[in-house]
Amino acid sequence: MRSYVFTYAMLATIFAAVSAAAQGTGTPPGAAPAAGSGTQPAAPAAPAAPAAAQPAGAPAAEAAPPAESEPPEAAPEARPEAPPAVSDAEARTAGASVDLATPLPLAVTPPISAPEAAKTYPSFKFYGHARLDMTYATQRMAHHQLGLWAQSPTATGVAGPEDKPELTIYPRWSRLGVDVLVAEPDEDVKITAKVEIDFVNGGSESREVPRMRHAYGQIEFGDLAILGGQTWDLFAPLIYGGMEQAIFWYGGNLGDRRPQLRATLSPSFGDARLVLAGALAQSGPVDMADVDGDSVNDGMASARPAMQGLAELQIKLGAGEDAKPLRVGASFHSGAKKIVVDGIDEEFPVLAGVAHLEVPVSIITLRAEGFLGENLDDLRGGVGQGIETTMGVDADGEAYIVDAKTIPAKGGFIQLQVDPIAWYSVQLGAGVDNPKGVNPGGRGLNQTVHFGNAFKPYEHLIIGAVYDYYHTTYVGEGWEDANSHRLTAYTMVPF
Ligand SMILES: [Ca+2]
Ligand SMILES: [Ca+2]
Repeated sequence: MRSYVFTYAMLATIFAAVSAAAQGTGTPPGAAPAAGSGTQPAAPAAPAAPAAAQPAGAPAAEAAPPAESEPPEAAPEARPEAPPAVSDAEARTAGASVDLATPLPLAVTPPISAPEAAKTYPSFKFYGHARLDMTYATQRMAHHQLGLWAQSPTATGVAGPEDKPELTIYPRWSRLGVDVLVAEPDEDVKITAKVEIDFVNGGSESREVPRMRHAYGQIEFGDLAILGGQTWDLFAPLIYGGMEQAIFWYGGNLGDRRPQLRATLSPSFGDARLVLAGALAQSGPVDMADVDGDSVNDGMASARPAMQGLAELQIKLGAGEDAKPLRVGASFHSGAKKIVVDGIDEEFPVLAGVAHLEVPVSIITLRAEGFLGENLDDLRGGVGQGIETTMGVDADGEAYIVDAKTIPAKGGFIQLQVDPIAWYSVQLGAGVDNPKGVNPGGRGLNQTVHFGNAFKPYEHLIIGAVYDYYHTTYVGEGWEDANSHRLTAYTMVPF
């Protein structure tokens, strides 16, 4: 009985609070909309570094909501014939942002948009979108929904070298998230949290499994922010693609999401802001590589965190609160994988250096990102190849690893986004990922071209038509190169 009374009392309290909030008790009713009401406004510098260019609304500070899209995880290290397992695969999607005018997604920390309204803590802001994608490809891809790279006709497993088309219709990029303003214990201190999921994660094509995209807590002290959880990599912060599904991992765009502890300092100087950030992150959460087959993730076996760092300068080019800044910066990732098998007991470095630039001028936004590194499959580079092994056969006929070495790779992308009118946005882009020293049957080059159109006939409806082209070359005699033309149409209802 007591528990009933207690429950009733709680409900009554909650009801009273909701009613009060609805009526604006205590807070000026209208206040809400205002982007950052009193306290929050500022939130200026959002920790996450780069955030820059994003969406409008929020005061520059936070990173914009990523309209990202992203892909899956699976990072198949495997040879050509091995497309990423469906389960891993995820894809990324794009999506998120609702406003066509919103610039593409940036990989940076997804913004925790300041919940409106007033001083109720915690304060929740739910968001997301329901989406359907239909994709037809003239040649089979490494992953049906993520794309990634085109499979060699030689390796599709079906007799004959001719191309094999495929079609997939799926809702996996539907997304649900919540931003929480947890507390503002002091004038310059803010505690927030974010959790976001989608369904790019295995299961059948009618029983899709949820996937965690972002889950982190953050505390801001003025220009300093500390973040703990999973979100976008700190390095390689720009995203190639946009609201379309593919973000061209392994095709020129480095950077995924991973667990991390991050500190960001972002002081402002007039129209400029300097963003300096560092993070300790998990090695191997994306490719889940286990080259030595000891059932232990090779990144975890390195027994040390990967380090990431970013330095970015943001300069506001236009007037107005919503003006997107020019962003120019450099970033790195340094981690390792440990392989212990047969005669090998060695730690292999995972290294990447990246430069990025984003220039918003009027209705046009130019963005470019270039990288150089080695052992990049966990970072979405090297066309999914990080460590190359040389195999031998012992006296008993058993295969074993004779030698292993990291695969160096370089690449990048350039993209132009044009938002001529409120209801239409177009994107043009090209990317390349070029690993070296791959064994026969491996992918030697992956080139991508992207042409995306997004229409917004109504406030809460986006219709997209996308054309992507993949040219993937294969190393070695007898391995035919692959070309795939992918056509995608999608509908998205953001909320
Ligand atoms: Ca990137
Ligand atoms: Ca292992």
